[in-house]
Amino acid sequence: MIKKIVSMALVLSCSSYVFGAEYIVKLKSISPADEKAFLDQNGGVLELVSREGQVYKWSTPKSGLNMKWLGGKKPGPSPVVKIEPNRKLKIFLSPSLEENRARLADALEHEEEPKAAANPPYPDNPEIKKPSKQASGSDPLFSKQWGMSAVDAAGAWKKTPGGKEIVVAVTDTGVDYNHQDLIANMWRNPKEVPGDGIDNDNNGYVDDIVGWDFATNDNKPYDLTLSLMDIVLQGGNPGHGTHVAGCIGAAVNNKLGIVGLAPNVKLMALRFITESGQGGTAEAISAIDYAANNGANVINASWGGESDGEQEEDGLLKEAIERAGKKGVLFLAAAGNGRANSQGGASGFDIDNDPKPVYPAAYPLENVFTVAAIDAENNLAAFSNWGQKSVKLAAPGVKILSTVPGDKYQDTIINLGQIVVTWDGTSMATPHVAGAAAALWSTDPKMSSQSVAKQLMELSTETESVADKVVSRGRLDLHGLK
Ligand SMILES: [Ca+2]
Ligand SMILES: [Ca+2]
Ligand SMILES: [Ca+2]
Repeated sequence: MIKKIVSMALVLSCSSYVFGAEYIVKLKSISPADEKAFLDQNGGVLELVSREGQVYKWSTPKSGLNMKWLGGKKPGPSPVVKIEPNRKLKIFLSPSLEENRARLADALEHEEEPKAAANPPYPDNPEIKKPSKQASGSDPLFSKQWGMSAVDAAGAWKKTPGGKEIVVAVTDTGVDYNHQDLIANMWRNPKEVPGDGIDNDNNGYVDDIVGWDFATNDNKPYDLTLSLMDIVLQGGNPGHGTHVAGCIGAAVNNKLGIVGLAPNVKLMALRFITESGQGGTAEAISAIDYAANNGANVINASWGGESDGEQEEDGLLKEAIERAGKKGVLFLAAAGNGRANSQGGASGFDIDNDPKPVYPAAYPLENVFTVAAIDAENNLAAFSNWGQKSVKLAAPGVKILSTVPGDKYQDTIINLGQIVVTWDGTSMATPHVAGAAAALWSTDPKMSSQSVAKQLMELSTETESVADKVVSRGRLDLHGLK
């Protein structure tokens, strides 16, 4: 376990003591001397977040932060390089859920009991099953996946090994790793022996078989969902990570459900967002480091936060993505669902990412590839953020059919007759591109991430609705693949 408590203040946190605030802090070095210097000056508790990045999470009973650090005027002997709040990052939930929150809550209150209870949450952290031999035969729901035909996935699979030898890390709310259409394609840590309580591969994580849960610090990154009412009232998780995973890599020709864009890929499940739909930047950094250190080629990030000042533009999340880039990882980021805001939604993001950036989507890093959403008619989705400089292309992101926990499939989250909430979002568009990247990459696993990104751009089809909205002037398409 990478999280090392380096202060006796742990004793306090185990009693009734409640800490005031969480920050992430980069020290000059990972050393007992710098840790001690920091704790002597500031108190609280330090937990290691990133060894490579020299980053800790600092929990402190102090409610205010020493502004001298934020202003860059560090006191002389301080071991601090950078410090920032442990900001919340959110999944980009379906905008129609945000827009209809009040109406939905009202309608659900008057629902008959059985219908409202039709979407129960599943128990957390089921045992990780081994994949068993699957049937062979066509996937019955494939014809309903409009996004797959729009990008000519079936044509592409004749020319690529479909993501074979490529690992995509799903940094999200977790994944139902036992889902019948995902289980065969879950990444299995090759050097870890399941259930022996030993960190066999010495990567800092004990019994990490399919990934890690950075939100609750365990080896079962299960996609814990909320009840329908809680999803409506609190904006929690309806199975976001599992839906994302299915778009990327649901199994092909197993006579079950759907197909992902890279149906032979390996899916690494890295949970850092809880069932509430939010996670901390510190946990995101740990997840990104894990992906980069354990063989992921692609990271899917269907989440983000809006800027709250200069700090974020040069912050520790950006450094983590840059580190992953140096290890050859391509980082797929959702542009954000900002237009919901102008219609009364709660996302709080703007439409155009260029003047009002959403992070990590807007980081100007070579390995960040940002995605907007289009619908089945090639229109830019009504909610989708865009950016002529910062968003690379558009991909299918409206009414997307994919896997959800409990061996289920959904293109619709809630259907109450007069109010229908479909699976929409740049959250859904992004995994289409992550899957396409994996499919392309598997034609030559030695290819660089830059060359995968370049091919995605070159293959895209010019599309009127996004011609002046995204860098490629078009949408994802694998039709031209040779
Ligand atoms: Ca391990
Ligand atoms: Ca868990
Ligand atoms: Ca299938």
